[in-house]
Amino acid sequence: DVDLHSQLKELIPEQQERLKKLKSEHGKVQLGNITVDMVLGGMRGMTGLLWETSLLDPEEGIRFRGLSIPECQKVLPGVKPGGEPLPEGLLWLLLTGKVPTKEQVDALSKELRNRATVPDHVYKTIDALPVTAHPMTQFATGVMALQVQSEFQKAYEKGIHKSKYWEPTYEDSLSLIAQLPIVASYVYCRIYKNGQVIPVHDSLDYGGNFAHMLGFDNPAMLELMRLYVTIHSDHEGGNVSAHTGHLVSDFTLSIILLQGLGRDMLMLDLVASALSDPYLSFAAALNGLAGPLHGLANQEVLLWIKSVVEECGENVSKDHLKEYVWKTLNSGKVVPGFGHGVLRKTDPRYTCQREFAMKHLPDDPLFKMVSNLYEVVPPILLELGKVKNPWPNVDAHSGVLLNYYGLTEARYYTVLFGVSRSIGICAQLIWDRALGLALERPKSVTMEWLENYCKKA
Ligand code: AMX
Repeated sequence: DVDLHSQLKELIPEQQERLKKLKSEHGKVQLGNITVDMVLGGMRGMTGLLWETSLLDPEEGIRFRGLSIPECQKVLPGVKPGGEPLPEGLLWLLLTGKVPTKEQVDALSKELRNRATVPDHVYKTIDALPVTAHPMTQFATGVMALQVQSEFQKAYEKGIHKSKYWEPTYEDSLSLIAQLPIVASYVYCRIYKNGQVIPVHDSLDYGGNFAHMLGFDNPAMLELMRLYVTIHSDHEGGNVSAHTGHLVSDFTLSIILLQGLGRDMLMLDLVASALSDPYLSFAAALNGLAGPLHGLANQEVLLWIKSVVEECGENVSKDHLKEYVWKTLNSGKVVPGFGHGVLRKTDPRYTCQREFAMKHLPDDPLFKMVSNLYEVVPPILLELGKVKNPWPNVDAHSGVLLNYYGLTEARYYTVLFGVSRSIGICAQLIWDRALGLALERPKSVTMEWLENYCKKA
């Protein structure tokens, strides 16, 4: 069967049973102790979320439904055998836990193309912002404007039964994923190409089409985009963007975004605030992704590298690089692209981009600099004594690859990350609704409460 929706329909009852059994048989099993450090340390090390689509191992990195990145590159269909995986194949894998056939992926590519239309008001909403607004602000605003179309919201207003929530969530999710490259490329062309937009290609796959709409038709860039969208999609549930998307009930954020867009939209938004639809949830996720310690780090890395080039030239020596790293640290900044909240080894998302670079751009001077940083930065971060992971993350590498193919506008990079993240966040959101997962509401305490508790403990 090449239809994703019918596959899911079959799978959902099984998984509902599985969750029910887990709850009734093991609901009282303890998973660990919460310490004061964990409460003060942003809940690091605290297991507290269910996230089915992927799992992050601190040493080994991400696995999508049990498959590592090299395994995904091997088993997920590409445009040609041996090519980079197609992101729609990953979406299928995340949603069903099964590796799709090429026919299934082709059908999904086609379905996404069919859903790839964006109403005019979305462009007008983006156009209301100054062209100088950050690309992520323009992108998230476009997503909020898309929300007007939400099927989930319509169904909810009509009184849809709980057990059916996943269906309009699925509808919205697939449409949102399909629409994002259009909104994202509109933002790109508006800011950098005098508004010369390129329409959706009528036969290209998702990643290829996205590159095409950004104005890139070099086959290697299309392959890069497929790989890029695949590896940035999901990183289990606790990172800022995924967690925000999952939390899905913050409407104040949406109000801020909607200021000036009219009362009607604002009212619509408030109605759905208790069980936000995929558009609202994903817009919230994007706002988290736009932070410099999270998704914006890819922009920061390229800007940082360019500042090195400006000051020291392209062929900067390792000693010179070391000095520059120390200068950054001594001015109270982080070295972007290094470190991680969970990972304790080199990010496999970094490694696969490095392999791509060794294959396609081995002599690029900026790639050489990235390689040198791989040697220079970790010992310096270790010397600081407090950094838990001195190794590079996904963002340390993506910019130089994009830059090599002509996508040089670093401020735009997080938008690409955002398009990809929709795949992981929406896949989990569909399961959130199918499994009827509870709204999050962790308990918070004050310093006084902690002091009193510890005195008695
Ligand atoms: N440069 C300088 N200092 C760093 C550092 C880096 N790359 N990574 C960690 N540190 C510092 C922290 O700022 C913290 O200092 P403090 O105690 O003075 O506040 C200390 O080391 C301990 O931090 P940690 O426990 O190792 O990391 P964390 O879980 O608190 O933070 C992260 C993780 C990613 C925010 C951090 O490593 C960082 O700021 N890295 C640079 C930004 C970056 O690359 N972000 C992208 C991450 C991947 C992603 O989400 N896309």
